Amino acid sequence: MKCRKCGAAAALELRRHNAAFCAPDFLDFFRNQVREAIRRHKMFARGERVLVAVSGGKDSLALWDVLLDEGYDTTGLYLDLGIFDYSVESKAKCEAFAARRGATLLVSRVADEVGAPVPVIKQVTRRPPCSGCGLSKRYLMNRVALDHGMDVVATGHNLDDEAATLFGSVMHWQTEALPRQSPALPSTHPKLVRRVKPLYRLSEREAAAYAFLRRIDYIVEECPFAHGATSIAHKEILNRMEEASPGAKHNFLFGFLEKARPVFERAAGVVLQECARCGQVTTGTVCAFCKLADQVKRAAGGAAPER
Ligand code: Q46
Ligand code: ZN
Repeated sequence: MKCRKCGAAAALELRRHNAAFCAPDFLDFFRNQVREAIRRHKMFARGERVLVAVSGGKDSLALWDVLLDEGYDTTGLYLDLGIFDYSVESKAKCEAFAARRGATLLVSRVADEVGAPVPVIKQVTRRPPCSGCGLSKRYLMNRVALDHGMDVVATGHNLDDEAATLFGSVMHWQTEALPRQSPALPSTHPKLVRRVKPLYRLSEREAAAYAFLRRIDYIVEECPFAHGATSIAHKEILNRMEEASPGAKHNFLFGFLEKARPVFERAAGVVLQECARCGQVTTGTVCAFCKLADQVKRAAGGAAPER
């Protein structure tokens, strides 16, 4: 197998692109896909401040690596979820990466902000851990970005993540989630920071190859709560489809973005207002994060905190 660009021995075959690349040309391909995502969705411009949410995994660290090399003004954000050794190790990976690249890393602890770490939130709410965790992550990313004057939050979601989320939303016909399924979510309120996913054109395998070739030291283990999550089952189904028909995931996601999403977007008319307690955006009177923090405080026997 030969590299599509230079004809040298290929290091990686990309069946959905019907191509193979040597290591340097694969890195070029990867960076070009990120550039194309940023350009096509006007994700951010030079001079804007980008908060990169990093988990210590391959995707978010690969994203930060590309954006640093491209000369963007980036700051990392690690959200410490308090999930046993997984959080200890993933935080260490982010700190080591930031130190190696001379970049700034902010750390915010869910235990400080909600009143308890994710495993305790899971017990208190008696809901799947990813529910309280996801809610806290989205809330804290936005609040930290606002507090630090960031223009945009970038996350490491890749093609596989996005296709699996879309698959889950379609399986349950969560029509309110479909307009939000986008590589770039604009700010629709002064207190809502723009959110972008510059890796949405790249697969999980491609992000792993990039991280490997760039010698990025990332946490290989998944979050212990990821096992059994429905998103994993959806990924497995999509992987089987991809195996049988290379490009299936790409067609599923990109077809939705081009043809179906605009229809759902027109139909959605969500009005955002400020939470009466913390001032962050919500569709109700008190936001879901403040309600979660109340629930945790009540379970601990304390009074609900003033926010
Ligand atoms: S960290 Fe949190 Fe994920 Fe773990 S508890 Fe679920 S949402 S799986 S990306
Ligand atoms: Zn609130």
